[in-house]
Amino acid sequence: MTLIKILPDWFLPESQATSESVYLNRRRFLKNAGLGSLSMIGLLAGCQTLEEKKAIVKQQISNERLKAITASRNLAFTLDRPITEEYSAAVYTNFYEFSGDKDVWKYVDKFQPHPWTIEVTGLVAKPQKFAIEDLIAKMPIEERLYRHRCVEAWAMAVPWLGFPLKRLIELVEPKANATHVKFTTFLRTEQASRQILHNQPWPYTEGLTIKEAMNELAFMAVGIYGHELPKQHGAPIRLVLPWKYGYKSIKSIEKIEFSDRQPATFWNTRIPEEYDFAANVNPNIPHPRWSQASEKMLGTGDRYATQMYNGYASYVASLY
Ligand SMILES: Nc1nc2c(c(=O)[nH]1)N[C@H]1C(S)=C(S)[C@@H](COP(=O)(O)O)O[C@H]1N2
Ligand SMILES: [Mo]
Repeated sequence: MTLIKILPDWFLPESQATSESVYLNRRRFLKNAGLGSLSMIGLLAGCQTLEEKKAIVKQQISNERLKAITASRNLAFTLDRPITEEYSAAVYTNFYEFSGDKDVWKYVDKFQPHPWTIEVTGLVAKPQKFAIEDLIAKMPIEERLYRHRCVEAWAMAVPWLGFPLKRLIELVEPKANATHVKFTTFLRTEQASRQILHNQPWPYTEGLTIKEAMNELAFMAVGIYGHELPKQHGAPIRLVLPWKYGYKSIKSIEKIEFSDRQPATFWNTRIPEEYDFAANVNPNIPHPRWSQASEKMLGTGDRYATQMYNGYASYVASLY
């Protein structure tokens, strides 16, 4: 049937997805949950039922765990579809430092996103290191509703909290010869077990041209759905580039570097013929292994036609 042909092999209903290694039985789960001990999440990775999984993920995204962030919504950014349910976004995502199977929530327990420092360096007049809370205090925090389109053809529509990347760039004053910006995620093999896979170019890196980085849409997110980012979404700070495939929106950033050449990036280094540096959403250029003509929303499974630049052409088409 055509549906099967156009979908990549990972695109299975959740019920058929990767079988989980079960090493903690249900009774122990219930005991731990009863004690309110969800710091056991790492150990609970083998949970068996949908209710157990929901309980864990809902704890991870709850207001007791994550500090509320209040900011007004920037009404320039509107959606053409409903906001994705918070649970659906938190339970299915890519963060290859922790999992290659979307079930990142199971493996993030050891990751420590606090305290956190982000360094901005390279070809800039004022290189700086910021403690994350100082950076947040300096920046104009706002809420934006953006659509997100993974290269794998799943999509979501979520409320991010953060600030335009260009505000941070203005603070460090790039030199005239700076043409590109490189972003780097942490390297902590003891907290992110998949970073020991040595056939992969860890730490995860991404890059933009300065013009792209200065575009109004380029957003540094420090929160989602009204609070701090949960670990699986890239706590405590990540990039959001809604006109590009999701792999450009690098999570848990430790370093931003200005340079005079295009940086090497994680996916472009691994598989250049499938993941190009620009990665602009384009329904007319199929991925070598699947069509990019449509996308499927997390949670509802609704399908929409993919739009050029993911629907953000009025902001970015002039860049290309
Ligand atoms: N450090 C890091 N950042 C990353 C990834 C990753 O594996 N590691 N995956 C990317 C991909 S492929 C997607 S689709 C988005 C998913 O982000 P989400 O949590 O907002 O769904 O994160 C991107 N950022
Ligand atoms: Mo992605």
